[in-house]
Formats: sequence, structure tokens, C-alpha cells
Amino acid sequence: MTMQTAGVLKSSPVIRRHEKNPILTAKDVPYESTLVYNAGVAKYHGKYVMVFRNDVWSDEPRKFKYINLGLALSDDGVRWTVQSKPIIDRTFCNDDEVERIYDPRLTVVDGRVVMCFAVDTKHGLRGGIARTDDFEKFEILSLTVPDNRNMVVFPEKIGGVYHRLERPFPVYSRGGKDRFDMWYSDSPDLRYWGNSHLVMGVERFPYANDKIGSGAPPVKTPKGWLTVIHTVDKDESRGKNGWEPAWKKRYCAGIALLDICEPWKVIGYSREPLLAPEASYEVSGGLRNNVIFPGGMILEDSGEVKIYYGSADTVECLASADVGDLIGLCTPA
Ligand code: BMA
Repeated sequence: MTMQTAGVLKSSPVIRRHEKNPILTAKDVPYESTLVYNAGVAKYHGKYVMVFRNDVWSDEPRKFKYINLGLALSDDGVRWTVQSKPIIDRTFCNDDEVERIYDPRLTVVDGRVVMCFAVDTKHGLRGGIARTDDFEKFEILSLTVPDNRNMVVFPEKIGGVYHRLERPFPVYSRGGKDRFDMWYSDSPDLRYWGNSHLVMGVERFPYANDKIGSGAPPVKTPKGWLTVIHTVDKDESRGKNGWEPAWKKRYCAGIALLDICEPWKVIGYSREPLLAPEASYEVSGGLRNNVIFPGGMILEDSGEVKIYYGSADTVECLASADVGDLIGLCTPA
């Protein structure tokens, strides 16, 4: 059976890429660095803080060496200063099972930073949650069973509990191929999670035929929780498009609005991409071209929403839109 492909995709007219894109690259990092992308971003103690993924590869022949996470600070959310050393590496969980830690997402909850992260272990891929006040000392609060990742925590308790979106990988029960959806769980203490619900299935999105996953932690608006997600379409006819022999996927960003009190209920979502790969730094010259992977979203007092995204698994970028325009894209579920 041939899979229906998504064809040509364009970004929504409501979103503007920042003229300084890419806003962070390996050149900005004062230690070994090849690829800087998939960052989590938050506003904390009057600064913008970013924890970014730093992949280190050898030069020709290009070969993956290791990953760590770096910290960058900014006064305006556009120009960033990377701190002198990486803050997290594979020893973070103090567990020999762990091979790498990546794709951080940051939420300020109860005045403290909560970081979700993906953990590749020798026995599956886990979703982690840690808490910090200073990006030096972290308390690891929970790690899921495999396979789960793309976890994001909401910035406040609702009905006395914490909330997260997450993306398990149910291969066995979804036909043995990628058909992965967005889920929800809640917790009394950020450690023990339950009350799980399906939020959105991949089949809802006309521009995804493979999987969807949460992007950045949701922001609160009078109309509901606004949340950016990533959507993936696959086309077997695609060949080499990056450093690997073949790259058949395309990652876009979509936008959705969730119920304030019961966030597993979808109020609306975009039937077309919010961001599709189009800019030069999104479609060429990267490890995996045609990848837009949002991980940070900030609602400014002015109504501007900043969306931070990894581009081509190679650099970090910024795009912004008006909050009312983003809500307007979320047509009823
Ligand atoms: C996903 C994750 C991301 C990555 C994306 C595109 O499965 O591994 O870290 O950006 O693929 O390669």
C-alpha cells in the first residue's frame, strides 16, 4: 500500500522568521560543537534562558561523537551568550544505562525551572523531568518507562495537579510503523504521573502521515492553552537530503488550542502548517534538511509569541506571530 504524501507545504502568512536567523549556531559556542539545535527556552529572573542540544561530530568523514547540553542567556531573546561549559552530559542521571540526553524543554513552574528531556538508554528511550534553580544543581524528579519523549510541562497547576503533554511510541499496537500521537498525563508532584488521555491522533493532520509530538510548553491565553507541535510526513521517494544516505521525513510546526481546565480536550488546531521548511537554513546545508523542531514558546506582554525551533538538526532559529493570529489558526476540532 502506498502512503498518501503531503505534497508541497507552505508556512502560514501570520508567522515571521527573524531576520537574524539562525540565532544560535556552533560558531557561538566556546567549546567543542558541531550542531546546535532543539533548544528549550524560558524567561527566568528577568533573562531569557536557553538550554540547547550540542552534537559533536568529527570532520570528514563525518561521524557522530557525543552530545551535551549547553546554556545560553539573553536580554532580548534574540542575541545570546553561551556560558563557558556545557551543563549536562550523559552522566546527568548517574546511570550507566544512559547513552545520551537531548531535546530539552523548559517551563517555569512555581518560580523554579522544570526541564523535560529525552534519554536514550541501552533498554529504550525515556522521558525525563528535572528541576533546577540555577542550572548547576538539578533534581531528577521522574523518568518514564520506554518509549516516550517530547514531554512538556504546563506552567501552572490546574485543579491542584501538574500537567504534561507527551509522545509515546506505540510501535507494536500501531501496525509496526510510525503512527505516533500526542498524549496527556497529570501528577500531584511532578514525580508520579497518571490519568493519561489521548490528546490528538496523527491522522487529524492533513500535513502529517507519520507522527506528531509536542513542541514547546503551552502558554496560557484567555481562549485556552496555546501549544506548538511538530508534525512529520514521510515520502519514500525522497533520497539524500543532508549528511545521511537518505532522509525521507519532513518536520513542520503546527498550532493547537487546548481546554484550560481539561487540557487533553482540543478546542481547535491548524489544518495547514504554521511553519513548513522553506528558508535556506531549513532546506539545505544541514545534517537533516527539512526539519523544523519547535521547543520554546514565549508569550510577551505585547501579544507577540516567540517560537524557537531547531532547523535542519543543525542550528537554532526564531519566528514570531501575534497571539490572536495564532489562536485564529486553531479552527474548531
Ligand atoms: C526526532 C528527534 C529530534 C530530531 C528529529 C529530526 O525523532 O530525534 O531530536 O530533531 O527527529 O531528526
